[in-house]
Amino acid sequence: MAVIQPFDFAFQNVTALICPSCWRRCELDSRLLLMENLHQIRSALRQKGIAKLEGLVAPEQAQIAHSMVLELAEEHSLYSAEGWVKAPGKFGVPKTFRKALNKLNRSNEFPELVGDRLTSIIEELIGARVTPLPPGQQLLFSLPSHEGWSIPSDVWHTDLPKFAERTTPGLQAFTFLDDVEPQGGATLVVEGSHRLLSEHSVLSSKQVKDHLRQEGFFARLFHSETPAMTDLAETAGRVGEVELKVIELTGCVGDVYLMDLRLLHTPAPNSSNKARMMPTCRFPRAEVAERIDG
Ligand SMILES: O=C(O)CCC(=O)C(=O)O
Repeated sequence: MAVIQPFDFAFQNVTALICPSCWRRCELDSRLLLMENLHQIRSALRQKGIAKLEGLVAPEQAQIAHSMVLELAEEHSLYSAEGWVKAPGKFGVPKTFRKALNKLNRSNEFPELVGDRLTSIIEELIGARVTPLPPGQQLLFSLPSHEGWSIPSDVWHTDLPKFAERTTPGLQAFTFLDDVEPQGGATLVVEGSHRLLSEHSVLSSKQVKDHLRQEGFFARLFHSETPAMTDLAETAGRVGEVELKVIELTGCVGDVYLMDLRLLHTPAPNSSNKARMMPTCRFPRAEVAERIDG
């Protein structure tokens, strides 16, 4: 998976170009440096459908948001000085807490880490106008679980239908309120899967899966009766020319993943001892957003 490290350096040095406080473009120098990074990120997105941009978001805002979530979790008796309570099942989060968390995320006090702020960077990357999909920033949250970690077989999906054209329908951004280690509940994605089924016209997420399960790689991934896979390296395979692998969106506060909206993905168990909190936002191209809306 492409990790764009020079991006970190570049963005710290192009405050003239992308201002970290407002994330707007300013027409000064350093354009070449930025262009170099945009080229690297575009190439990763074209090949793999996913790029990790290390240290893009200032950590202070994530820390404020993290403290607000901890406070709420304390009120709901999910978090205390002893740590986090374990989830009842693989993905269980009490409904009342989920509702309160969504309300907190929508409140004016809660920092926006993805949402509108990434719009200009994403537009620059894909060369088209985008519309953040309602409700804008969402908070992906999972409690630690008693159950062991394995790659789920049943909840793989895409968030949008797959359209006929070969250009990207847009990108989804993910970031972190706290570091997420391997097997700590990070979203899993099939790197490369955005390049499949391009010969078809519109397909729903279910139809995408029905077509894909005819291929060995996906037959194994979606098959609930084979022993659950626990080693991501073992998933590496290909369909025709396209190399595929399941990867886990682990990372640190400040990192951002950008993912092609065609990439197949799934929630995953959290076998760590802390909650996983990943703000996310979907940015379809403006005309794709209109089509979904209509
Ligand atoms: O990591 C998760 O909780 C799942 C994310 C997901 O499925 C989505 O954003 O559509």
